[in-house]
Amino acid sequence: TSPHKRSADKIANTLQSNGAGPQDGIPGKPGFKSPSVSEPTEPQEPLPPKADQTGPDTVSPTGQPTGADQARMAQSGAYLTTAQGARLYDTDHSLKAGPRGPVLLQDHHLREKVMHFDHERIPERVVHARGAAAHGVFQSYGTAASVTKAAFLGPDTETPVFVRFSTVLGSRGSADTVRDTRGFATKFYTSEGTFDLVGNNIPVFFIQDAIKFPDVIHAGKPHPDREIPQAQSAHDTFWDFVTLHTEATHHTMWNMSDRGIPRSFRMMEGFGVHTFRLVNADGATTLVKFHWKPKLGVHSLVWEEAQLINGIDPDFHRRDLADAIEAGAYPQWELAIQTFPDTPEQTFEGIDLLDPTNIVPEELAPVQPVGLLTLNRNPSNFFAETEQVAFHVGHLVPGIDITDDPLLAGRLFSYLDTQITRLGGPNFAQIPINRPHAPVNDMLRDGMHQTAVPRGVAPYRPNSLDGGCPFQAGADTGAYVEVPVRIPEATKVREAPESFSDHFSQPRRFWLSMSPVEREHIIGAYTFELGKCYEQAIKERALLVLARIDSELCEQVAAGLGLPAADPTAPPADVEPSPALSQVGRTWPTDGRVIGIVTGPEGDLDGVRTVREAVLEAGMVPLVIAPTGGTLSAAQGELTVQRTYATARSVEFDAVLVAGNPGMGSDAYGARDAKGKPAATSQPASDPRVALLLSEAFRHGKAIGAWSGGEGALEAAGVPADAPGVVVGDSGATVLEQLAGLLGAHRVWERFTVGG
Ligand code: HDD
Repeated sequence: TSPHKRSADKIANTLQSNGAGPQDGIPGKPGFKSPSVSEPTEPQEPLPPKADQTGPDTVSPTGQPTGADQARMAQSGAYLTTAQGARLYDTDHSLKAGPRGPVLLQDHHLREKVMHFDHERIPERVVHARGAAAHGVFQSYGTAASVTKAAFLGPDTETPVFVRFSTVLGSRGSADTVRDTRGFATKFYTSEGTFDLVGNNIPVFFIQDAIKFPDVIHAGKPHPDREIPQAQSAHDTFWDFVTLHTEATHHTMWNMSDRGIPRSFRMMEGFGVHTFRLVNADGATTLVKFHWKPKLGVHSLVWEEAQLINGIDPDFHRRDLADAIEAGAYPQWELAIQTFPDTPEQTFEGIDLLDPTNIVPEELAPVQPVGLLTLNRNPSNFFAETEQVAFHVGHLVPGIDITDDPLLAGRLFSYLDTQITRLGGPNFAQIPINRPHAPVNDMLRDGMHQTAVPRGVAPYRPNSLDGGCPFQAGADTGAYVEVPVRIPEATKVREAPESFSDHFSQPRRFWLSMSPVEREHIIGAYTFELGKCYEQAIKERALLVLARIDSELCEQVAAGLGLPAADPTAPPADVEPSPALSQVGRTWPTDGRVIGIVTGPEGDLDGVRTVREAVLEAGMVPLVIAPTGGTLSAAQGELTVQRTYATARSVEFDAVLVAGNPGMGSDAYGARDAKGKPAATSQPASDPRVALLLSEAFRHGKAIGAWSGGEGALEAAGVPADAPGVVVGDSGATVLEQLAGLLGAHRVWERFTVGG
């Protein structure tokens, strides 16, 4: 059995079990009234912690290891206690003067429990509030050693990491598949201190100067009067801002492209966005841009699918990441760098490297892999880890320095400052998930939530009372020494350089690099978002911006809005496309892809069994869909049903197969007679929910297959058997074989009507 098969099997099995266990309680104690539920009565030794419960290995500010003990604090002792360790005999009943009498103020357990509950929430992140994270390892290839002395990028080095993915605009409870930028923040717990790469899945940013960050976020967040819309950019204030600040045009175009609706966190690229400065052991410097390249390729949802998922499974991306890791299908990315000579101009091929609205096309500067990231462990506790993790672009290690990108400068302030509100004080570095793995010996003292017990009496330097400790390191003993960059003589101004004023040639390059179907999606996205705006002036201004990018784009969007196309105020820039920007036209691994197999008691159940095995063998996840839950009896044994017609919806699947005649799920969905009663004689050929499943899968460009009479269901759904990506065959095995080839391309792109 391949590891893929085992892992995919596990996903399939965990997905179907959602039963709840018996409720806790302590029989024999006063007030216990639930004899129908069997309870554990004898205190027992705790179970050994699960592999994922040990938390990161951390070192406290005083150098003492603490992580594992810390993580085992709850749910592991025999007796329930108060926060002070006193054992409790009842946690379900307030202390009362008689069973029907008033609750007594002296109930210290009630007060402690409710007091703590009242303060369980902390302020959500002002941006990137909605996120999901995982632990992993970063294995360096050593290929960056010539340009940086950073130890974690040296040869044969493995570094623990914690990665948090996020959306930008929505609140903590918002849906995952909204059209938005995604955060991709990585904490490397290196031997030289923590390095945070706080990036996004889009390589450019809306603004060129951090001073505008509050403004762009105010514009993107819900309107201040009604607080709507949630987690959307399709509203007036957002479009007002991005059309008035045309530096936002490039980022906005990426958002309107398929990159704005990723299929999975596992299938996104990541970017450090800014240009950083690397320094090697000899002190030589190189300018660099960081990239994360997903092993599974870059894939997206289609817009209708994304919208449906927000209702059907708002946790779609979070669930996908956790399920894949739980099943052992560990997501992987290569860290890669584009390098540029560190010249005084800080430009490359005419592209200003300090302008964060610019990319450097991969064709001009190759993206060179320097290591492999593998996410292999889910957090044990969402709050303790994913919520409390604090990233900061200023968490740097020797060998990696910053540049004068004015967007980066403001970030260097913001990420520290925001933690004081969010995490309640300046000691957030002591929270287990934030603790460096390198020994910490700072002279920071006291403050809210100080959990370390510093020793010594002289937290200042130099001192004679603590033996002069701590000592200062030098460059040769691992100190972080800033690159002594020369700052040219200048006059103090509030101005951007002239080179920051080209806002249109880079978005035009992106547009020209897209395949026809990707362009169609971009047109659709602009038409949708601007169509949601109320102000005519904003729509007209947006068309002026689009005219500067491309006349075809402007005309198509204008047609959708019912407005005249704008005339460009200047001719579109003369730029070469960058084919690397397109997501279409390549073949990728299909690990973890989800295949829905629709069947029923009358279906080809032995065929289903064979196909299931083959799907698992290929490292994909088969989910059997039948009219009702439970099991189906096939000649070769029982088949477990994982989804019913009531719980299955096309968005969960990358491909759908129909094994024989699936039959009706329920009379409620059949035809009715004049009195509204089920009309047994005139059943439709297929359950309408199966028809919906198939028609959606068809519309969203997914591979579809059928055999042994499953063609009837295709017909009932209006899916032509001879359409591209639809496979009808004699047996499940032959259908699956043809289908597997289609999945590597992610979608059946020919099925999208282009220019229609
Ligand atoms: Fe930011 C969070 C990425 C510009 C201010 N940002 C945050 C997160 C990511 C990014 C991924 C979530 C981190 C996590 O998971 O905890 N931000 C970016 C990128 C930017 C960027 C790629 C541009 C290249 N950010 C930016 C600017 C400012 C901020 C210009 C302020 C001037 N960002 C913040 C913040 C946040 C944050 C307010 C909110 C929560 C936090 O930091 O810890 O400080």
